[in-house]
Amino acid sequence: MKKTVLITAAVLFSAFTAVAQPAMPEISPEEMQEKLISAVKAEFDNIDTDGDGIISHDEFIEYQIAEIRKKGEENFRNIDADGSNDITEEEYFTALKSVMDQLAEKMSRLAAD
Ligand SMILES: [Ca+2]
Ligand SMILES: [Ca+2]
Repeated sequence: MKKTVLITAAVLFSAFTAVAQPAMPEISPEEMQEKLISAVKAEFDNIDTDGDGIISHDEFIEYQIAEIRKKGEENFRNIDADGSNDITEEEYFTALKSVMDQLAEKMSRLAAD
């Protein structure tokens, strides 16, 4: 289990340095790796709700559901532009267009590099 956590941290670290390091030159790769490992450990402890040092099937599924719910709530708030607690067709299409525009911008920036 510890090995899995460390591998996950290493993968996250590689992805993070590839994407974010140029913007954060004041943090050394070693410091960033330590921060990521401690973040992964904290996440593990957060998922292991009974604190027995093992993430059970139920603990994992509950965590995943909570994360999806949190993301869903966040997406809903972003799409519901007027805060009416309902999404109109116009709000939905506006949000979708905004996502598509951002994607197109990212892809053209990647193509330019
Ligand atoms: Ca547990
Ligand atoms: Ca609305």
